[in-house]
Amino acid sequence: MQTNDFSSLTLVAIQAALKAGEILRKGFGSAFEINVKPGLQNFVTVYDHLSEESIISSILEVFPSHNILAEERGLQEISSSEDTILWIIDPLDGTTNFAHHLPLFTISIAAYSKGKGLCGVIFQPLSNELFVAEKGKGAYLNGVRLTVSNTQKLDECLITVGLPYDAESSPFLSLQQLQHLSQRGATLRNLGSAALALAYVAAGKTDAFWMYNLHLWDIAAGILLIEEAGGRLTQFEKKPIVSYTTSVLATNQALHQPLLNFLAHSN
Ligand code: 2AM
Ligand code: CA
Repeated sequence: MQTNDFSSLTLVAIQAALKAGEILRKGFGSAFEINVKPGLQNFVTVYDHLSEESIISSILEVFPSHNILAEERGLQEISSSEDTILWIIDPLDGTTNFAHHLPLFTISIAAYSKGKGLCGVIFQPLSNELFVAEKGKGAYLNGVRLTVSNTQKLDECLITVGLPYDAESSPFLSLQQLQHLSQRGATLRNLGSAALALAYVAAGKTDAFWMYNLHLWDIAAGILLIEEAGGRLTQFEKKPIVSYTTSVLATNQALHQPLLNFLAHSN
């Protein structure tokens, strides 16, 4: 895929992610203050804010009338027109890893219109993994086309999971599910960045990912990557969505129904 085959939206998302990646790369491992946001174990650093400001300026410089939903700043509605593009930004996904100097974190940027994803970019600055998806044009890792894995059986799977950071307030504790899945023979990992976990399913590096209580900015780009790489992503909880958070199961298609059945019966 040549970069000039992408739309200007995707190109701006890529440029914004690379620029913010430079900021996070420089900040990683340095001494910085860690602040607490409302909720349990909910951290933010100066680099979340610096990355977010950089991404928003990169976008608004080219598209000044677009709307923005970003994790730290919230919703910035510039236009009320129905078909305005909405950019959904997680400037540092995996803040807890970053705050602990663990090198697994990403930037996630997506553009949506009328609830449909147009493009999504996930960038891991330390490994230089740039995941790009554009609606109808496929998903790519550093320019190479992605397809999901071909794993068919649970006992052959590598699955990333989201360990609960809010088990006290969450109605389900997924540890029991982890135990059951592990007893079924699946190998489990927790990466600490939902966006990276989704990108890795799209890339066929892992076979599935599931997690409770994710925000839109954690998954907006990942949804498009999964779809464009031939995977499947759905909610899986029986409970209604609680204000902006949702549960997500992303798979290589083949494992979707078996894992949905498993999640429905393993609590
Ligand atoms: P974040 O780093 O941008 O907060 C694993 O922790 C995943 O859950 C990450 O993608 C993380 O995104 C997300 N997450 C959402 N809310 C969180 C919270 N309160 N504490 C820790 N992780 C959270
Ligand atoms: Ca996040």
